[in-house]
Amino acid sequence: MKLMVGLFAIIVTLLGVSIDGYNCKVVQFIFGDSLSDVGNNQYLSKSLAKASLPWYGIDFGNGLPNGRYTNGRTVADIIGDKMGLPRPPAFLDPSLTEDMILENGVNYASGGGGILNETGGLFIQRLCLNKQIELFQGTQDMIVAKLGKTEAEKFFQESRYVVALGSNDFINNYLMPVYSDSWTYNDQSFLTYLMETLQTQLTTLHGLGARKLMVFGLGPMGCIPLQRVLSTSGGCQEKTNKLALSFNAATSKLVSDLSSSLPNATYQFGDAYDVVNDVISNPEKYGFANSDSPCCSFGRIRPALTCVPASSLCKDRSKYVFWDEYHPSDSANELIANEMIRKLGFTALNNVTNAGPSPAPAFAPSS
Ligand SMILES: *[C@@H]1O[C@H](CO)[C@@H](O)[C@H](O)[C@H]1NC(C)=O
Ligand SMILES: *[C@@H]1O[C@H](CO)[C@@H](O)[C@H](O)[C@H]1NC(C)=O
Ligand SMILES: CC(=O)N[C@H]1CO[C@H](CO)[C@@H](O)[C@@H]1O
Repeated sequence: MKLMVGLFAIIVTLLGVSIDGYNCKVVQFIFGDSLSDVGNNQYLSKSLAKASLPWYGIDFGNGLPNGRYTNGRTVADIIGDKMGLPRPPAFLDPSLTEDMILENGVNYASGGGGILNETGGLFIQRLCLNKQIELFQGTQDMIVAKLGKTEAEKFFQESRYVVALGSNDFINNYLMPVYSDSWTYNDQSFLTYLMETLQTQLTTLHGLGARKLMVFGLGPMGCIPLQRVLSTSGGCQEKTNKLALSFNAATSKLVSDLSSSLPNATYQFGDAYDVVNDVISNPEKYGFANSDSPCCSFGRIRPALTCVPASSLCKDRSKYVFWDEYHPSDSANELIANEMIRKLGFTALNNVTNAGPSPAPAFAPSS
């Protein structure tokens, strides 16, 4: 019987989340970096990190660049789709209105952004997580003005939250000698600094109403093409991968601690490190043909956003793990999303099965 309830929760989740007692839909608020950006940086006039040139977006909608740093969908797009949640528009989209927010949520993710304010400084303009949270507070004020405090509070408590940052804090900060964090900290003290910052940020979000929140971990970022060219062998940077693994372990613990200490919080952590690592070593096993170079490439010139009109494209985009020097392709994102759903979904089902008075699983709508 309890198993049935669990299955029902998951089926309802997959079919869509709209069976609430009041009129507001369940929507998502997404905080992230270029892996989740859906267009914010296109509106930052001075940003050097923009996915605004062909061939970004070639497999999405009309095929024109849309601000996503990939050929198709992001991981958050795919997970949201499978949960039956609408895709939130970019916060900086000038057409954003209160009604659109109530219908679709908001995405604050910004290419180059990090958990730390100083991360990605070389890109000149990007929204760091603190800034994204500040903008979310502004969004709340707008919704409170429209719905009143009580309804707005309900709306924000029922919403889903995604926090997906961290790779820039390493790749575009700690691991780059031009940033002072790289000589101020060592591996351990930098991780502690990141975790203290993230703890404050996740607690702030709880204070703002976030109850059902997912934190995405990092993949094997030492294996992105841009990191491979740093070694003479072209192999993965094991030091960078080790940093990703320690970030994931520490974040997983932080999220689980916050989930049990913050009232009514269901905070979950999910990563796809192992699967992506396996795809990189055994691409054929997963139907990929290439796992070490970008599909969209500019030959030997290799800045982070190499995909420009003069770049050449691989023949079959679905067979490349990496789209550009930094970002996975649509098909790799699908694999990552499926792995995260498998991990997070199974946790929810198992926890429903033994549920005592614990909070509802994050993916199941509360009625
Ligand atoms: C970080 O950025 C936020 C938002 O932009 C700002 O309010 C805060 O003072 C900054 N913190 C530090 C330590 O610079
Ligand atoms: C937690 O949930 C209970 C029951 O819905 C509610 O009465 C209480 O105010 C909530 N507390 C917080 C801090 O959200
Ligand atoms: C069986 C199972 O997945 N249990 C998980 C339930 O949730 C807690 C944290 O909220 C995990 O620690 C358990 O592993």
